[in-house]
Amino acid sequence: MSGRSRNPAWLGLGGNLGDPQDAMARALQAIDADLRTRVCAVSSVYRTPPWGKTDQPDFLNAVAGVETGRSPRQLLDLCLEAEKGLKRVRAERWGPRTIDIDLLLFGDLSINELGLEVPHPRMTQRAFVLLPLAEIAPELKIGGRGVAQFLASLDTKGIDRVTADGDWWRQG
Ligand code: PH2
Ligand code: MG
Ligand code: MG
Repeated sequence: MSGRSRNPAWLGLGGNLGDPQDAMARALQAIDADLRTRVCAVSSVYRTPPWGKTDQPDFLNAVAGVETGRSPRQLLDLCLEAEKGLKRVRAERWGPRTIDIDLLLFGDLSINELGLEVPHPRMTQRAFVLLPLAEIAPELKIGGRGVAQFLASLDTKGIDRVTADGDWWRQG
């Protein structure tokens, strides 16, 4: 019998309220618990200066690669469910939040639907996404250009790696 086909996808995680590393770990555990989705690669955790709205605390950020038999919309819903399960708190757009999970890439699909846009429209401007992504997927291309190429034009000063590796999210 043929196995179900699985697609690679990339998720961005972050938060700057409460214990964001714990929230990101729980979110990845919840996503990995989905029977048709496996978390395959996780970056280290990075402390990053706030982007967009700068008068707020530093964020913790990480990126994860998954393989999924879900559709892009189903994977997005899985991420939103994980946020809800963690009782996500967010007061304003780009403002402080306990957890944020963004669908960055889904294979090499381009999708622009209500609430679902991949590649994520701002990911190539965000060092807090590209630096962790380059750690675990240095050869990855976004619309034909390499992660490292995008990263080269961004300011990565002020971003610090706070875990030694990508094993921080597993329980126990
Ligand atoms: N998320 C935002 C807005 N700004 N800045 C950093 N450093 N990290 C984030 O995850 C982040 C942000 C909105 O999603
Ligand atoms: Mg976001
Ligand atoms: Mg989001």
